[in-house]
Amino acid sequence: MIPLVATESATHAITEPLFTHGLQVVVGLGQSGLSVVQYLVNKGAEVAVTDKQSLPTLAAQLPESVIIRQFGAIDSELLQQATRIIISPGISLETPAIAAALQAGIPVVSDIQLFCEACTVPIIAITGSNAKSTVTTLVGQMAADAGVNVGVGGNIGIPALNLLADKDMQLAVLELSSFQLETVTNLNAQVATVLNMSPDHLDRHGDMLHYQQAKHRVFQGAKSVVINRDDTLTHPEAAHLLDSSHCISTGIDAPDAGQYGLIIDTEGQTYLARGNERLLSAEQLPIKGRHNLLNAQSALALGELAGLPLPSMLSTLQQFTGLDHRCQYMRTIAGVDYFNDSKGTNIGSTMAAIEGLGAVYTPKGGKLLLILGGQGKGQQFGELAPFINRYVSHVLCIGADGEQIEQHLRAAKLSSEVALQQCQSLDNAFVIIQQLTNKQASDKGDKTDIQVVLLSPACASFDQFSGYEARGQYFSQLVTQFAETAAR
Ligand code: UMA
Ligand code: ADP
Repeated sequence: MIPLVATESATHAITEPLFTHGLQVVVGLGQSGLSVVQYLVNKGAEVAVTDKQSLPTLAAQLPESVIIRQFGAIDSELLQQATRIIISPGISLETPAIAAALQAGIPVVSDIQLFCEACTVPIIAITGSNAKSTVTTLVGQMAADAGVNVGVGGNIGIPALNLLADKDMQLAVLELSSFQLETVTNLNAQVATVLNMSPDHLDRHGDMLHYQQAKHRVFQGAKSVVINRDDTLTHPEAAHLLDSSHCISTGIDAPDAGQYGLIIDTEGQTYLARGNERLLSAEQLPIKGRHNLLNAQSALALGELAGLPLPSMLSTLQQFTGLDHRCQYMRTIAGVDYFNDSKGTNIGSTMAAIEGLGAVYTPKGGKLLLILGGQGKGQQFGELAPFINRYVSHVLCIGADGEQIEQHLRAAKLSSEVALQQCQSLDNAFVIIQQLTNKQASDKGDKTDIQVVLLSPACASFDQFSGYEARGQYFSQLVTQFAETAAR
């Protein structure tokens, strides 16, 4: 088993002098900003904080020793006095005050940089456009089930620095976003992966190239890597590890020796495989869909490179039921299955949901009703058209960019057989769903039956909700109300 305690190769030097000399300015007082302030204050550093909000909610939790608190705008003058700036992931490097500081040569880093400088245990670093939380949770569970004292954090919602409070931690599993990675140098992970790449956050990164460049920083200094064989990208940061025992690949095809993939037998049964060894059949996994078989492979490969035992990891896989709001089955009403994929916040995840459910329902003659929309983040929604044409009979658009989504889909040759309606809100969408499914129940035998209602918006939710969870919960509430009405 690979060391799950500090080793020469896994150790990250603690750079105390940076903590104790000069002013450390924390920009943004959300969860990560607060964790940075607390961490630096405990190290005896001189810390100041600035946030665009006049009264950030977390200000009440600031240590008293933090006297410089500049709220209401990001304070450009304060930034110019900094020895180092620690920026929150939600804040763009192009924010004028930050850009000016960078121009003046002041280092700007994220909380993850502080974490990797201080962490003395191996790090499993997970990024990608989709599946980060699922794979991070799964790997964390695999480690815990194998008896390892594991800390799980990062973009998943627990600021990474908070993990350092556990002095007995043996392994850190981090979910990392492109925002967190863009200011990280030499993460030095024990194992790193970019699970997949599809357009997201282009409003912040500008284009795919810059988005990919941010993600690929996860490989800097990595001891080993997990690579998706379907990913056509080059991996310059990981080039020296490719084709070595420090690299394991995953994919939907049959794998070579030592790699993970899928084997389909002559009866059409699909197996998770390592080389030619069949590990588990797809039916043994509670998580469903081809994308989840890839996620399972990634978790196994990451675990293997961190030294977790295979039998224990396979046992965890058979227990793992997935996370809420990710293609989550809700209930069946009048023969129609309702799925909440509110975490489908980009076109890549929505493609996976349409294809995953479409592959199950189309052979039964069923079609999907898809609810799309919210904040579009600069994506090209036309890429969804071929998937919609194949599996979807109705599209209901909601949210701020609903009209734009319609324009993109129509320009990309949306089939005339697909009915598209603008609904603005989820409430309006349910009025239409009620009409359509009631009509369907009375016109029995319609060949293009809606068998699935799928909320997979391919968009952020912040135009109408506080986040994807609130959107998913509201959807779930509407489904429950509809079920109660239907039962009367
Ligand atoms: N702020 C400014 N100026 C700005 C923008 C924000 O001052 O221009 C301030 C806000 O007023 C607020 C603070 O910054 O007080 C918020 O900082 P933040 O947006 O970085 O949020 P945190 O609470 O620190 O949460 C962050 C991640 N948020 C984002 O990346 C947007 C959380 O990921 C992460 O869980 C948390 O750190 C712990 O690591 C959330 C997320 O949405 C879940 N991530 C994106 C995603 O998954 O797609 C990347
Ligand atoms: P992230 O943390 O990267 O957002 P999640 O695990 O929360 O990832 O899943 C986000 C969305 O991506 C969900 O809609 C989920 O169904 C979908 N998804 C999960 N795995 C994959 C995959 N391998 N490829 C594409 N989409 C996926």
